[in-house]
Amino acid sequence: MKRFFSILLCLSMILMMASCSGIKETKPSAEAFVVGFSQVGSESDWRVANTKSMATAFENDDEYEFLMENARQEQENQFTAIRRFILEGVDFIVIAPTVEEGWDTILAEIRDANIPVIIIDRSVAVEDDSLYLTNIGSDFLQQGKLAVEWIENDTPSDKELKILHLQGTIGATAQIQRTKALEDAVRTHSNWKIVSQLYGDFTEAKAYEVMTTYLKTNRDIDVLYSENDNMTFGAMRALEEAGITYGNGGQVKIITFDATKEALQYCHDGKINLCVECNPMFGPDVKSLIEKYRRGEAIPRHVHVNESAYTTQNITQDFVDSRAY
Ligand code: GYE
Repeated sequence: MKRFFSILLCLSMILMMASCSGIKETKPSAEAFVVGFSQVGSESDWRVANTKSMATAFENDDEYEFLMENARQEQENQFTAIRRFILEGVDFIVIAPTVEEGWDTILAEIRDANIPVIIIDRSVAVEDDSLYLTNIGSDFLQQGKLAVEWIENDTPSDKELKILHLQGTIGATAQIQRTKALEDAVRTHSNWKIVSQLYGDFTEAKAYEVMTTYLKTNRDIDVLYSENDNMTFGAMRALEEAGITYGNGGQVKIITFDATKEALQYCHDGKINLCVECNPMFGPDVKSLIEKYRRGEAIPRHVHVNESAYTTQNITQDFVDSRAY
């Protein structure tokens, strides 16, 4: 009997603790609107910020149940996650595609299951655009053009300019468009030369590795065009170890994409010359598009988020401190 009472006491204490610690009662998913989100991975600070923005937009709202799957940068993992969402009967699917190609079949499967889809961040290249409702994310070509403009204005035009190009995941919209902007510009500037294109897969570790190997035999670089901040951090470490100076007054001018807080700080401190912004905080916009759709309102076919570019000259410490990601 004594044992029975102590078990009872323990149980009631656990229940009390649960209610005091604010553990939320989860709504049965039959009542909630279920959103399945297939995220690319966690390869960069940008991605981590984007995941957080998406999660907070939905998880703070009891009306929604948010299921997220991390594809670890593999398209095959996205297919597996999406097929699971279909089997589970989610109400809506959001996809941040790893690469542009290869989506026709899976998007047709989603349509056959009558589930609406939004593509976020990067794009998909499919024959039938009606397979998804809308695509929200950055204008990656415009970002590349901002970088090119900076090279035009801030490097000498009377001597050869050797550009080292660090590329992100090949086939991802962010890579395709940022590369296109640079390659197009090189064709029209006779003194610009891409000395090499190195594959960094948007990660710091890979960029550090390829840069370290490259710098063992090649040190003649004027500009580093790096397709995201984390690759830039890896490259900076490799340059330092090779004894090559960079940033304001250094040998290598650095251009980076994303403009996360850490990169902006380096830019403010003169270590990075140009940060082209790529805004990951569009979770609330994705949610409001879904809400519009649920209310039967029309939604635009393509939504671009607002972005700009920062240099040491136009960035303040207050701005860096206020950066949320
Ligand atoms: O620039 C990079 C991330 O697609 C915008 O992917 C995204 C890119 C971003 O890994 O940091």
